[in-house]
Amino acid sequence: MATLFIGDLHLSIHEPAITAGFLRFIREDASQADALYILGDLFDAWIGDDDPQPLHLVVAQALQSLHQQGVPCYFIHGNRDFLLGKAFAAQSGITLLPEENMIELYGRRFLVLHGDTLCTDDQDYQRFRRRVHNPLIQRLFLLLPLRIRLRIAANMRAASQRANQTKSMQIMDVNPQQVIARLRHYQVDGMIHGHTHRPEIHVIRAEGITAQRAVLGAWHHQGSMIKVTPQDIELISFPF
Ligand code: LP5
Ligand code: MN
Repeated sequence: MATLFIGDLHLSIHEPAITAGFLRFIREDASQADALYILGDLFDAWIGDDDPQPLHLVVAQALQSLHQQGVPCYFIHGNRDFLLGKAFAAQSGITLLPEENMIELYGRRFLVLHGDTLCTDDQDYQRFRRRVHNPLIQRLFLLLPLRIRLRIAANMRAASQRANQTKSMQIMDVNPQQVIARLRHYQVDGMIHGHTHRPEIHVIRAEGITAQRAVLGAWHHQGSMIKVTPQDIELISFPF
């Protein structure tokens, strides 16, 4: 009995080794699990379900085969693929979840989320996030021709990389008060998230709360997953 969590793979045609590692992970690891949760940033950038990239079809087919084997797969949007929509979900047999979810696994309660909403010290990012999550702005963006959307996404990625060079490590990490507020709100035993690319299982003891915060690693040179079993919560890295 095990439930698996992954995120921050940033799949793209430029990183075929990561895609190969993901396909192997789905075939060999996820197929044995009770369920798979993808906690966002599966893709490097998502500009609409109508993008005819062959990579998307390969990923959809792998997820669909997991679905056919009876393993449910849940998806929470990241800050790179928040536009992934119902058409791709239907094609791949995944269930789209809201940005914060309380789930119960083997008698323990966990909050699962991408993790960007915990980074409240990064006010520039939070302002950017509010804008691109505006449904009207999203609808207008999706009406643009694909090549214009591609260009905007590339500009955003470049602007983001520039901005990140000037931000401190602390600003780009989770805000401890925000973590405690979300743990308290959901009354959970732990939270599982990604986004910060700082894999670790933290133990939080504060203000009458004892909880774990499990953080996924990004898939750069190796894979990363969190495995929850009835006994344990483990952070595992593995070669592609
Ligand atoms: O992604 P990462 O890890 O590099 O950095 C994130 C934050 N950055 C982002 C931006 C994304 O990388 C861009 C993704 C594009 C997705 C597809 C396009 C869909 C468009 C839909 C429009 C409706 O999320 C970064 C955080 C970092 O995590 C750590 O938490 O710091 O935040 C920023 O860099 C935001 C900047 O501080 C401010 C905004 C810069 C973007 C300006 C936009 C320019 C647009 C040009 C358009 C012509
Ligand atoms: Mn992210």
